[in-house]
Amino acid sequence: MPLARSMSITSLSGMEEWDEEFDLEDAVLFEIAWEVANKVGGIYTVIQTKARLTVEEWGENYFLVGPYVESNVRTQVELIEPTNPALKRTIDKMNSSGCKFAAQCEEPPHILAHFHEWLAGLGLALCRQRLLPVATIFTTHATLLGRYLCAGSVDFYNNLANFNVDKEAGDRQIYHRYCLERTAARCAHVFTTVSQITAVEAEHLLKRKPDIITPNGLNVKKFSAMHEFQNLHAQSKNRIQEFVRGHFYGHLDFNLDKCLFLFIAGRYEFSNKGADIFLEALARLNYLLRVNHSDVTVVAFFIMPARTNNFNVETLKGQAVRKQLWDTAHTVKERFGKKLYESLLIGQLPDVSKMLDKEDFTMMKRAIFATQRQCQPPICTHNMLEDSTDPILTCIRRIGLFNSSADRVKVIFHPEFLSSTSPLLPMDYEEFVRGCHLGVFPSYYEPWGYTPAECTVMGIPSISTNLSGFGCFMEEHIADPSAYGIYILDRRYRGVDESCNQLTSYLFQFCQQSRRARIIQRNRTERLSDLLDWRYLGRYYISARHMALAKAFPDTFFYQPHDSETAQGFRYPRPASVPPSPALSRHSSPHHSEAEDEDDRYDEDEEAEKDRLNIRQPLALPTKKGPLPYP
Ligand code: G6P
Ligand code: 1S3
Repeated sequence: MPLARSMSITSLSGMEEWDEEFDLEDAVLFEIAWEVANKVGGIYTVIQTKARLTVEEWGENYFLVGPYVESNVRTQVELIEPTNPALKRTIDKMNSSGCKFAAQCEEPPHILAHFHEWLAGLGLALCRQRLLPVATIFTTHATLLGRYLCAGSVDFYNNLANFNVDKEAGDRQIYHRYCLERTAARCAHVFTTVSQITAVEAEHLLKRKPDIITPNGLNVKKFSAMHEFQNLHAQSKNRIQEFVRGHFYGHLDFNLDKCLFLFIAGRYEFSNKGADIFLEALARLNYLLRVNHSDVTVVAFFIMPARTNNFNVETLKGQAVRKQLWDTAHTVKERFGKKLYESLLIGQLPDVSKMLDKEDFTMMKRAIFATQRQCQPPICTHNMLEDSTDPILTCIRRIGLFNSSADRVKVIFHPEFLSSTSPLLPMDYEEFVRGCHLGVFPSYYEPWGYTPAECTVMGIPSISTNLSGFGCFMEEHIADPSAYGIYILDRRYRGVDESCNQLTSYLFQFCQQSRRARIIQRNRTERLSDLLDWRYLGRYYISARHMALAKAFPDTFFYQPHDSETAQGFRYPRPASVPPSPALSRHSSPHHSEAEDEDDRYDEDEEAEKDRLNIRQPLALPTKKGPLPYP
């Protein structure tokens, strides 16, 4: 086992690092969760993305434990023999005796077990009940009762202190699960959650205040060329445009170059994730764009998995028709090229009137004929099993967004997670996000919210809310979030209708931006990536682990809470290039020519550099070696 490990944690200035050396001799970390190598939702992302940093710290003494799902094991797990003899003996013993477990070491290591969510909580409760010498951490990523209460028609945040939790859990028939969660939270050495807002919720519903907040990070990809992520946006956008060409065949009466792609994605919890208010705001936006005679068209994607029995015929046909048109154009081009070549070979300029012959025209007419369509382009890409009761479809029927020609807002519901092998939209989620213009996540219940965080690190603006962990975190750390493309909707202090109006106005403003303004905004958004990198946020998990080891093994480990001033209280300032008054903005008007966009590229770089310097300087954390700035 390694004697000591050195950990590098980056400060937000990005210019220097904290070097922390601490003794992990004979310590072993187990992290247990239902979503280890088993994608259900955001916890999978937490564990998967955090693994690299945790391995840097714990090396071979880090073990992830999850459910054995054959298909996942085949695709996500590399089977190896454990090198640690104690572990090998334990696993052999477990295998031979039907999973009964015995500690097989003469000198047992210090075990730290980190359990995520109530599903793994039973293990924690048993460790404590059996007085096993194990330091325990419990992290909740949402409370069960909170999720259930919010999905109903309860004024959740104004009544947090008043719920009769046992009764509420009983009424919803989740009492057994609720008890498991509460027990795990109560008896862990260290209890953590992902955001301040969920900490308050946990204090009321689980009756324990979290010891530490462990916000979710991501592995941020750094490109050597500053504009690489902008190029990726353009490439991915082209692919989405191709899909849209097929989906709207026969109805392509809008300018794709003036088309903005918006999306919401995540677990299908209609009102918790804010799909309800998004649809309502889209209907209002549709009205605003129409009465203002806007030439912008919005295509809003809903990527939320529901029960289906595969793609529907009309949607597949759309892509087939598009492909056929492409093939026809390609064939005619080839034939045209051949005739041109032959004419040049004999030293003659071609007779343009003979370049396309009857056969070419027949081929093209046949292809155009195939694009005729009696129905509107479909809303949903799949055959839904519960079509008549599905909340998104029901809402669309009520608000009447049917993808008609007059609609400036079109809707596409893709009730399955994206995949690069799809015959319809062959893109993985990351590619898709990069190609969109705005992620819209107006959640009512969102302990953290990875979706807007993922948008941010890819330089795509997003809308979140002040009821989401992410939204509150960004509000706390950025002086003017919307200037950075981080729009935070007020769902805490406004009624639903007012929030919906605010969302509509964010969307309408976004639609009025010029291309150049969008490019600059994306540059600013991407500059926030450091804030969401595990290299920075990983420190909170490290703190939680130290705290748990010190509580369980006080003779061996010492936890020293650090003066928090260095880690908290910093804020990204307003970008220096944001003009103090709109009158001073040279190009903020939505009506300048697209040609200016490319001309302004160097200007843009200058502005970016100005902003970058402005951010970097005041935020440098101390460079001295020392303990981590524990929050
Ligand atoms: C990126 C590309 C530009 C392109 C732009 C389109 O910035 O580098 O070449 O013009 O995306 O932006 P839009 O917001 O219109 O998709
Ligand atoms: C939960 O997953 P969810 O989408 O059900 O955990 C995620 C990871 O911590 C978190 O981002 C999300 O807000 C929670 O809701």
